[in-house]
Amino acid sequence: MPIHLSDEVREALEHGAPVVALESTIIAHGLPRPRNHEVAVELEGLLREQGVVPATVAVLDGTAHVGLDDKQVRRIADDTSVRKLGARDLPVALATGVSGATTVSGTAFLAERAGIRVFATGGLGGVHRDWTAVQDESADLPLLSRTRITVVCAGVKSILDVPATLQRLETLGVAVAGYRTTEFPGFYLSRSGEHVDWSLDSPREIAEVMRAQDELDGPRSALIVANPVPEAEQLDPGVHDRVLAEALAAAERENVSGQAVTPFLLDHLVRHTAGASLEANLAAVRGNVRLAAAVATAWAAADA
Ligand code: PSU
Ligand code: MN
Repeated sequence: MPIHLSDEVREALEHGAPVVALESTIIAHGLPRPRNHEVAVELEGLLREQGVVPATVAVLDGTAHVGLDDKQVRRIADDTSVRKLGARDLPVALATGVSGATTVSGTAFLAERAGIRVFATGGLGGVHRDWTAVQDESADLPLLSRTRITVVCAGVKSILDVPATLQRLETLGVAVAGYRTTEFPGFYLSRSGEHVDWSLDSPREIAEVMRAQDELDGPRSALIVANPVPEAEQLDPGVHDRVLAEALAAAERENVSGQAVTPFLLDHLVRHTAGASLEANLAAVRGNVRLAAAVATAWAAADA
């Protein structure tokens, strides 16, 4: 297999011990330096505290890695030449020997190939606003329609068109459940105002859904578990709406397109909310990592 597993991840998978995949794009392109490195280390620590092995995913010098050592995490956080890699970019990155951080699509693809079933992130990519004029839909969505992985997220990034993204997930056949809620979370915000059909109430229940997915043996689609950021830690909704409108206008003015759109908007929000969006983003990611750890533990127990 052209994927390098860290010793720790390989051993955990061999023994059926819980493992959670983490993406690296959020570190390299989604968070400001040098805080990004602290966060990467903190997230791995949160998993370890719960007895779960972290598997941060990235491509380094043309090798796909599932599970990074401290030096490799440091490189993803510090090296500004690290590229952003979706699943479609992986063969090119491997063949040309570049280094890159993996998005949700790149991470989910590699994690599934490595045998990892649970993945924690902040917010999924999705359908961008104004999609009737500019066709920009994240590769995260179609990839999750053909990858058997459980993604714990705080919904889709609120910079996106949330209802259109939920519609696309329906069309693509990707199951979406709220965690203890039937309202889809709004990434920086606890609520998006959109309804979801299913609410799952415990890690065990989520693991049972995962088992049923395998037993039914249908298309290899993902399960999205949408876990709201606690209300006390969300971004103030008024500030969110105002600054997001400014960010979207700035992106249009500066002709930002393609892969650059998401990092541009996230960075604009951090700078124009005096870091409050960053704190809400981090609170969401931490909650997702903790829940993913519990799901991976329930899944490992169910599998044993
Ligand atoms: N969630 C975050 N921060 C991020 C991302 C998600 O809290 O930076 C990244 C993920 O890697 C996701 C990517 O896959 O943004 C989507 O980018 P695009 O819209 O270009 O597909
Ligand atoms: Mn895009």
